[in-house]
Amino acid sequence: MSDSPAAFELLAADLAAQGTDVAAVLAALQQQQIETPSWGYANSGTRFKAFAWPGAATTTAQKLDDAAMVHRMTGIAPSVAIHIPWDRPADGDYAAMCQYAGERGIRIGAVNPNVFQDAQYRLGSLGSPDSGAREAAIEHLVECCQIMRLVGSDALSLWFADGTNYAGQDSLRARKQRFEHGLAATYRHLPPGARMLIEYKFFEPAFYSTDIPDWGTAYAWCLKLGPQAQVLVDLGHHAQGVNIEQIVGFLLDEGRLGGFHFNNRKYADDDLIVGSSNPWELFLIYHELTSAELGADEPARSTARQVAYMLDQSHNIEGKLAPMIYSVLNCQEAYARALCVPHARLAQHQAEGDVLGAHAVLSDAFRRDVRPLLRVVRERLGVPTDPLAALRASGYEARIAAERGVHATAGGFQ
Ligand code: PSV
Ligand code: MN
Repeated sequence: MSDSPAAFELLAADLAAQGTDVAAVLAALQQQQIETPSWGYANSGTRFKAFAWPGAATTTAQKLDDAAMVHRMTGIAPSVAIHIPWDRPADGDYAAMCQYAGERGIRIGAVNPNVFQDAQYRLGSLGSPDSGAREAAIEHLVECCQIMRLVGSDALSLWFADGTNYAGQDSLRARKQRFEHGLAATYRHLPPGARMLIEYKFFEPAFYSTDIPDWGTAYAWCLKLGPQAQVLVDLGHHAQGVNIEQIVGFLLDEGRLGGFHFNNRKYADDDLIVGSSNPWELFLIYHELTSAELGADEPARSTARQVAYMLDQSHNIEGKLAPMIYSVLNCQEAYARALCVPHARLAQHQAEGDVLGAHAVLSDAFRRDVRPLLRVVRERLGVPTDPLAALRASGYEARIAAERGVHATAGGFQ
């Protein structure tokens, strides 16, 4: 068996021989954390049809129950990102929400405002030519800063649907200026020590221009805003072929990488299971992160250690909990492989200009079977060694399907 104790001994000996500190690798894996999105437990999906999944969560309490189950199965998903207003409690009792999460062994993570759902945002939110829409957006963003205080969150995670569909529809520079004003107005309300994470997306739902189209725009605004503003990289928000790991490296080196929205895509913003179609890309991203995390360079080192790792996925045909667990495990495996990269050997090949030698070091690490390591990590975390099998065996999905039934509501989009 590749994940037997004997397999672990063999792997540990091999890693030690290449100079890797196996105890440190195990410790890092035990500390890894992946945040799951509340909206991923509800019925959500494509703009064509959100298929109703039996037992899909319809309330925040149910989303927290499901997230807690994902954490019980994996041991590394202790927080949940919330989306306001989808997760706004009817009675405004955020303390009760936190308590509910805490009783289930998890906590509330990033707060995601929603300035794209209301009719008033037809022409945008912070970038809208309508001052009423801009003011409503700022008011909502400020409310989310207040919610952060109530739930003890340290991340305001911003994504905007803003942009235009037609050339000439609006002034591109005026939109830029309105955005800068709105972001600055929000930044002032961040709780002390909290971060504003700014997401970019090059198209969709706007198709001619997007107000934050790329990481460079987000980065430039972070610099203007101040040290609490950082860039959020959503893997589905780039044009085909963009080298995301290079963006990650740049932002780490500048101390402005705030977090990730992990998912995988083949064509556009597909929001599928992270690592399902391009595990090599996920590994290379983790390699940038681990080399910063394990290196001595500042601010890259401390920035890497603070990165908010979040999933932003939408599961439409494959259930809800299993794909979420699958995603968490894919991140765990990518991180484990990246931790096994022999950095000194890689640096030597690079310094010698040994192109293929250096490449082979990385691709060999990518091909490593890290299951023996993960077995030990799961044993130490006290979680099932096969989380997906344990989910199936638990009967949890059948139980929630029976208890909750099938609801046609989309993920909070009531
Ligand atoms: C829409 O593209 C999106 O997937 C963004 O990535 C946001 O982060 C997410 O929805 C939640 O609002
Ligand atoms: Mn996202």
